Amino acid sequence: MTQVPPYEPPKVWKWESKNGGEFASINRPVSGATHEAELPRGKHPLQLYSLATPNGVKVTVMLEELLAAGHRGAEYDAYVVNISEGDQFGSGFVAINPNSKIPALVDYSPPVPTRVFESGAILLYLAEKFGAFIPEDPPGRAECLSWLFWQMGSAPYLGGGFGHFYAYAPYKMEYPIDRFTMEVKRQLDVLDRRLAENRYVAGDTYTIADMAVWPWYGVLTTGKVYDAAEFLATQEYVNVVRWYGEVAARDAVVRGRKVNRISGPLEDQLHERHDASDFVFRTQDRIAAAKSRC
Ligand SMILES: N[C@@H](CCC(=O)N[C@@H](CS)C(=O)NCC(=O)O)C(=O)O
Repeated sequence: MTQVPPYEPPKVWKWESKNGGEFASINRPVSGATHEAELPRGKHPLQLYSLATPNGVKVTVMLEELLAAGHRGAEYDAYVVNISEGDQFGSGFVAINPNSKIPALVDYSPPVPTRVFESGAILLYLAEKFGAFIPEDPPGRAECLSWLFWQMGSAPYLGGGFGHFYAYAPYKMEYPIDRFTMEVKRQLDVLDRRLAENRYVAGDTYTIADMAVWPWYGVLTTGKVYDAAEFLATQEYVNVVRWYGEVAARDAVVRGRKVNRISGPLEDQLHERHDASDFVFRTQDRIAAAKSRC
C-alpha cells in the first residue's frame, strides 16, 4: 500500500487553511458571506447564477430544453459565479443559496421572488412550473423522482469521494481511491443495467432524471470528468455509453453545455447568456475576433 504521512487525529480538529488540498484557498469550515457583492440582474423572470460544472450544466440544459420545446417563459439570464475566485461567498449569492454552491436560481415571476438552490430542486421546480420533462402519471413520476434523487445521493461519492482523491488530493492514497472507485463502478453498473432495459433513465421518455445523471455519469465515459474513463474502464458500461451519445446529440444539450463555461475551446464558452442569439454572437471566439478587429 502507498506510504502516506502518519496522522494521529487530535482530540479536537482545528482548521489549518493548508489542509484543503487543491481547493485550500476556498474551502472553509464555516458558512456565510465573506464579502459584500450584489448579484447582477437581467431582463427575464428567470435569473441563473452558475458555472458549467456537471451540477451547473444540469440546469442550463433544462432551460434550453424548455425553450426548444416552446416554453417561452423559460427565457433566462445566466451569470457566471467563479467558484475558484470565491464568488459563491459574496453576500448576494449567499442570500439566494446559504450553502454557497452553484447553481442557484431566482424566479421573479411570482409576486414574491422565489429562490431555488440545489440542482435537483431547481430541475424539479422548473419541471413543475412548466409541466415538462417529468411524467404526469404517478408511477412514472415516482420512477423519475427516484432516479433524480439517486443522482443527488450518488454524485457526492463520485465528486467529493472518487474525484477528490483521484484528481485533486495533494498525494495519491490507495485506500480512499480503492474505496470510492469500488463505489463509483457499482453506481455505473446500476445505471448500465437500468439503461440496458430502458432507452432513458426514467423509462421511455427523456426527463429531468437524464438531465441530472448525464453530466456526471454520462460525461464520465468520455474522460471529461476527472480524466478517469480509462481508469474506471467506462467503455465496459456499453448502455451508459449508448445513452451518453444519444443525449449528447440533442441541440439543447449542445447549447446548455456552453452556458457559463469559462474554460476549454473558445467556441464552447458562452460566459453570460441573455438571448438565444448569444450562441451565435457572444461565444468567446466571436468576442475575441471582434476585439482583434478593433
Ligand atoms: N448538491 C449541490 C452541489 C453543488 C456543488 O457542489 N457545486 C459546486 C460546483 S459543482 C460548488 O459550487 N462548489 C463551490 C464550493 O464548494 O465552494 C447541487 O447539486 O446543487
